[in-house]
Amino acid sequence: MCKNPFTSGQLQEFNRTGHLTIAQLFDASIIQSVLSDLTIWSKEVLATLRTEDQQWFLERGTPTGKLLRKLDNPVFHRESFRHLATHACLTPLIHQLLGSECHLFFSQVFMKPPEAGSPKPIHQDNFYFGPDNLDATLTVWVALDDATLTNGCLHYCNRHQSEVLPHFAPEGEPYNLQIAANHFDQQQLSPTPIASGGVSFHHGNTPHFSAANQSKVSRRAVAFHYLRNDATLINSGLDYDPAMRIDIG
Ligand SMILES: O=C(O)CCC(=O)C(=O)O
Repeated sequence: MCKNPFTSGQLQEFNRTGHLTIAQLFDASIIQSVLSDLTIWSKEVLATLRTEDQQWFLERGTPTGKLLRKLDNPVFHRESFRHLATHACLTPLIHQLLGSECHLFFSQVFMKPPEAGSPKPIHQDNFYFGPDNLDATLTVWVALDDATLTNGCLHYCNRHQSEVLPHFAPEGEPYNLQIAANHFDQQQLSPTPIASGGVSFHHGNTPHFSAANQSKVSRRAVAFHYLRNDATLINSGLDYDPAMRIDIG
């Protein structure tokens, strides 16, 4: 059974705050099948990861061995993630927020392993993506594990931002583009804990971050990034491969 469409109150909330979170969009069986597939895929990636890619995909300084930090383009590579990103319970909600003609252009799994998962600093997705229309991108973030205050749930700014602020990447961390600390204080952003199967939707301009995983349990999540078909990425902070586009119904 799918959830009802967003109410006009929820749509107003999204327009005011730049984000919306709903509990239990996906049931435990579909999340479990994604997690089983993720375990298989993670082993395959770790076994074949090139030295030059380790900086991007592995957590740093983990004494007990190699731990994956993230995996890119799960929707392109794995049927289980494609099923989730194009699920009939999800796509009507995406169309309500973004319009009817859109596609997925990028996806990423954030692994946040127990006691080792690193923080994702405050950023706006639109700095990474650089669309020609700032209202044309939407991120759908699916909690695969329960996301809590101690294992690194998302924190959101609660008012819509019309501009994209300058970002910088620290030395050796090109994947951690972030807003300078004098623009946003982490304390101003609200934590959004959510149980496995819950989903957060955010506008591409919404500042957000996740803290380090200080707990003994994983905080795995997948982010799906959608773009309206009448928009183009013209000024991206990182490279996105147009061949990995997935059309959604
Ligand atoms: O899952 C995380 O820790 C970060 C997610 C994120 O930044 C995003 O989905 O845009």
